Amino acid sequence: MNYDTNQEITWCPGCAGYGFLTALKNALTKANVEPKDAVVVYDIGCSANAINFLNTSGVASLHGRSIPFAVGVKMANPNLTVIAQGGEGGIVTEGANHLIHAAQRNDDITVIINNNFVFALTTGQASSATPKGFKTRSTPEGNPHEPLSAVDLALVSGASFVARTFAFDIEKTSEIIYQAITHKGFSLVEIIQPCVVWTKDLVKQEGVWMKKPLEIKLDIIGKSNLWGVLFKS
Ligand SMILES: Cc1ncc(C[n+]2csc(CCOP(=O)(O)OP(=O)(O)O)c2C)c(N)n1
Ligand code: SF4
Ligand SMILES: [Mg+2]
Repeated sequence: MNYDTNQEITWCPGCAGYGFLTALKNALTKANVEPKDAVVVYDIGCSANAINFLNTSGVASLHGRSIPFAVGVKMANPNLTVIAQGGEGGIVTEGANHLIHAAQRNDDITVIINNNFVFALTTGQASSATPKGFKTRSTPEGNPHEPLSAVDLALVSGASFVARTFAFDIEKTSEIIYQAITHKGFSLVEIIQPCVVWTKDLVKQEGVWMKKPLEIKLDIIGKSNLWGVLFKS
């Protein structure tokens, strides 16, 4: 199985996108999905640039609208492995309503969120997932809001598979994406991947900025784990 393309990868040196892309290829290979049987609907942004680097059918959709497009692809041909992929600025901010309803309906797609905590492509403005107090170009005094967690949103909306992983842990990320794409029903994988240009300071505080939102959902996930497969039904 060859998912490589002949395109030069244009992410910054050190971008976590490289780890993510390797993991996604590993997962598709392990799941034995031929490139012709996979459709990835990309959002818009740095992470969605993966459309050029992965040899499957791909759709460059609109910012925040990758999920409804992916749902339509799956309805048209249920035999396809369908993934909606993009940044948290698109999927958890501009198009968060689609995440809620796809989880609620248990649509049989996988949503992969590359969470770098800001609108990276447009030079690092705060998104709904930006940690409180974090200084960005649009919040020079520090973001005044608590972050919105994709995992929380998916869990309370009824998602049947919810996981979180770190992009540079390629082995675990590959396994988690594999589990997600072979899961029957809606699956969400949040990939934490601080951006080396706009959010590199967050790497130093690993974990701290995620605990608060997730703690209030412990009765759903039944444990205080922040990583791995958090919920499956
Ligand atoms: C509807 C719409 N709003 C805004 C934009 C401008 N825009 C393009 S990429 C981007 C940032 C993307 O951020 P995110 O989704 O988090 O992806 P990242 O670049 O961080 O990987 C924005 C705001 C757009 N293209 N379409
Ligand atoms: S700006 Fe950040 S997210 Fe975009 S390519 Fe560079 S490191 Fe990756
Ligand atoms: Mg982003």
